[in-house]
Amino acid sequence: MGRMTAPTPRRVLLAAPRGYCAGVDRAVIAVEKALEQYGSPVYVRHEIVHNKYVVQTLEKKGAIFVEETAEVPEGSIVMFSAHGVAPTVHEEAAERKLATIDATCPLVTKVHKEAVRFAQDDFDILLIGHEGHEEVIGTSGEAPDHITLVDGPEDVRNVEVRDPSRVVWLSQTTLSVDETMETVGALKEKFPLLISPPSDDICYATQNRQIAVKQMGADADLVIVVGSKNSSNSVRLVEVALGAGAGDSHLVDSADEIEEAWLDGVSTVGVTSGASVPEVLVDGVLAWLSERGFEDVEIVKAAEESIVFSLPKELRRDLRAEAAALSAE
Ligand code: 0CH
Ligand code: SF4
Repeated sequence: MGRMTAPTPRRVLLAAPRGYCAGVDRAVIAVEKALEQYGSPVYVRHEIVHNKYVVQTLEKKGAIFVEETAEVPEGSIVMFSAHGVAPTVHEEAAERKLATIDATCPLVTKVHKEAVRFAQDDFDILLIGHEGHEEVIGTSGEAPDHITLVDGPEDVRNVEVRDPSRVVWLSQTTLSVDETMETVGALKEKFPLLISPPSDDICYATQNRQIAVKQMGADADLVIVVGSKNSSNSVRLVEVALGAGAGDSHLVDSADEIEEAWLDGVSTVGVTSGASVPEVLVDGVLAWLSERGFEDVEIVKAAEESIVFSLPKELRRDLRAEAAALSAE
């Protein structure tokens, strides 16, 4: 017989906002609508969003994911992912006579436009972001001769510019706000005349999810972040949780990846999810916790989100044409 111990109070803190942002919602609906409109297959260059479950679900509906447009048969339909693409990708697609649907998030496009404008004005652009990440590859492609990647504060020492009086920083949309400010601080020490982007490049969704997890961090013995390993914004939520004082934090694709041992001695569990994560996966985590006595769920609300983006224009055009044809019948 084990020693009798008083039951530990068990509760869940559930972050709000969490999960889908407007850009992801739009991109996922765009693939679904394209499949309905044109039939299978619809090719998608790169994971439409960095989430395993989303990709698998769309594959079952007839989407085919590829890494490069060169893999798409000539004359087919290809959609570009929410992370954006370099102009050369549009050119390759045109050469292969592909019909393209661009699901790049409008907030990523905004950063592309900033890059083009500062390059036209002959600035050196210091793009803060993670090397090899799809979004950074796309943004850098807008002005390869003017952009230098800065991958975190440690990388600042390697940065060189042509003219320190004409330098601007831009960033990936899904970075840690705090780490980015640290990088900017180090860059400003090195280049005091460095100018900032005209508006925040780290998007509202990334910022709000980090603020919410920060609010719960200090009260949580464990924070479970739902998201895929290649999802930059989801990985950042684990770092932010730990930075805010959470006892422990893990990234899981779904409830099956949670380990029982993580609950040892734990009384408060924080739960959140990245911008590419469907709510059904969070429901699974909450059900898993509830089966283990974590039934009491308290919402930690950091912000209200109401932004919605309209579907990619190519798709809207074809959906409108179809609606017009149907009404003329
Ligand atoms: O966080 P990252 O950029 O890795 O991408 P995700 O997980 O697909 O989330 C959506 C963001 C897409 C572009 O900003
Ligand atoms: Fe757009 Fe931000 Fe969502 Fe990326 S995380 S798709 S930039 S809203």
